[in-house]
Amino acid sequence: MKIISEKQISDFDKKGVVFLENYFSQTWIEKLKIGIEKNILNPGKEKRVWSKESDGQYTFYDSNNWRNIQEYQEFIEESSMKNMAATLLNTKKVNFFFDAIFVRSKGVKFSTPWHQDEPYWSVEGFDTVSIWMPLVDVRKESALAFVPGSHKWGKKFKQQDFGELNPDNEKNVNNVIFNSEWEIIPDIDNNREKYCVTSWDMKAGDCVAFNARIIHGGGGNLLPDKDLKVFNTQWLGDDVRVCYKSMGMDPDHSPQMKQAGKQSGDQIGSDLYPEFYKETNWKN
Ligand SMILES: O=C(O)CCC(=O)C(=O)O
Repeated sequence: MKIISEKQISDFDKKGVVFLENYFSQTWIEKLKIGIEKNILNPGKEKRVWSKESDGQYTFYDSNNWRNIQEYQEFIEESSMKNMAATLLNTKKVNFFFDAIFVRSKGVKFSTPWHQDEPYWSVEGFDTVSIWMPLVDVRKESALAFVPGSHKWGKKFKQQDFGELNPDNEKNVNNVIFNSEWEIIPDIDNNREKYCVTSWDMKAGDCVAFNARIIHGGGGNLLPDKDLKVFNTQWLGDDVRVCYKSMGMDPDHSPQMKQAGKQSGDQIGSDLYPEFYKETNWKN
């Protein structure tokens, strides 16, 4: 059994990100790969191609499909990821928020713009953890990268509207138009040392866990013979509340939240977002 150490819990709190090596078995990896194949063939309504490159390479994104894809549902309900989330958040229980996939075909150069996640979501709170899990090995130049400590900067940044990453001109995509009075996000790419930009060489079975307020992005830049398939899950802890944002939301969960009678400021509750209690003796 592999547990999470006090040092990892403290790093997650202080830096907003922690690398977790070799936590998930090949059986889960293979299962999730099957899930991703099903997801690509039968995408959900959040699906979008974020980039298309000259030789037909693409970056594919989708989210919130766990109720339709059995492999995802089994992983969320049965794997130790829920315990990992509760342990890092230092809480007895967590709500599962949603899954996301990021699939890059071989040789994709597209880099995800630097951003924080929480400003886009239909909730607000500090106690969040997203767990980014590549299903293939990825070198650190191509893995998701982070600005350690930025989850505690307490700043509001004007960020990328991901709805604009839409080369297929899909209709009815979510747009988030950040207030122009908010600060411009720093130029991380040209000041990587100053911002201590961090990423890891990762193998299938490793993951990085991060707070939804940390600035992250980059990645892509794949070698010509390498693709990248990532399964990501988002978990909510004690202080997170429903929050409808006038600038738009992505993914926008407000329709289902409103239908369930939720208002801004309400507890997350377990009717839409299942609650999992931490098991004390957990295995990967
Ligand atoms: O994998 C990527 O390129 C983007 C991941 C990301 O931004 C996220 O998981 O929040």
